Amino acid sequence: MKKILFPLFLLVPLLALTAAEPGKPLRIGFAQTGAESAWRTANSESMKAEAARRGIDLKFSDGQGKQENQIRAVRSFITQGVDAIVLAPLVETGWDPVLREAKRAHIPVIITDRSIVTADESLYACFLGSDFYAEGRMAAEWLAKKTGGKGRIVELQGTAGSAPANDRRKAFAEGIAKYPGLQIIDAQSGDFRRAGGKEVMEAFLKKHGKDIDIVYAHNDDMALGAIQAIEAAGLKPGTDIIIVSIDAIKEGVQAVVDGKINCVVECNPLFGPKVYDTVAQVLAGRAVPRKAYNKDELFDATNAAAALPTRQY
Ligand code: GYE
Repeated sequence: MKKILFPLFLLVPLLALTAAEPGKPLRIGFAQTGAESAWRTANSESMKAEAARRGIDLKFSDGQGKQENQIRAVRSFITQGVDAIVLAPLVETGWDPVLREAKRAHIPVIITDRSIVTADESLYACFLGSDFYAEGRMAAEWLAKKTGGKGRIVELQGTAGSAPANDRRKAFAEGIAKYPGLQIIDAQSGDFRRAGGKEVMEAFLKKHGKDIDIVYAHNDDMALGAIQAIEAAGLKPGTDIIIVSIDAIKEGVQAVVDGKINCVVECNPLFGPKVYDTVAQVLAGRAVPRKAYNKDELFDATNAAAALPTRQY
């Protein structure tokens, strides 16, 4: 009898660690990547506003585009003994040690926005975000149709090593592979930033001049930066150079209406409510989908004007 009771007795403090105390607000630590883009700002706002609405005590950390800052934030959440940790990982790899620390402390980690590559899938509870691979494919297919499968492309890539940069690059390359007339003549990272997109595009224009027919940007911010560079070079974005990008922030959809971007693939950042619903389910010990993806659309000259008034980010 004693032999059975002993382990059960040990389990009680363990369980107490994984559930929030009744009557007390949930304490959640959120390790955000940084504030590199309008998408990111909308995502942070969604997380903060929904936490406030639900009375969640949210500990928000801005990683300022550095993985070591995010790792430090997760560690500090563990020390503070939060109920759950939400991580938007800057890059795909290098998370296992700190995730192991969270697991040891019995604090569940929900990965949002960007996925990770790990040797041990049990280190996080679940993933919630967008299907970057599908987005890259949508961009490629739209472009093939629009151009009849012809054109020289320069690619403005997102943060090196990040899931959206990796997947959007790979999916797009695979998508255009069946059109030998569509060729990527140059590619470089603009780090998902407007200034980065502008700088890289300036360099591309200097190097390739009139040989650029198409810009594929991994996000709208970089496309908007590229537009500045294209206009400064005396060319017409959207006409002389076709532009396709991803996110569909309000400014991006507006640029489609203005004819400066030709197509934006949506990537919805407003998943605060879904994240906290998922955290609650995980803490209640309920089963959640291993990976849940938001549904994304595409906007071009045919539907951007109609969509613009109701864009929420
Ligand atoms: O597309 C970009 C942001 O991870 C989906 O990060 C996100 C990407 C988004 O900086 O604008």
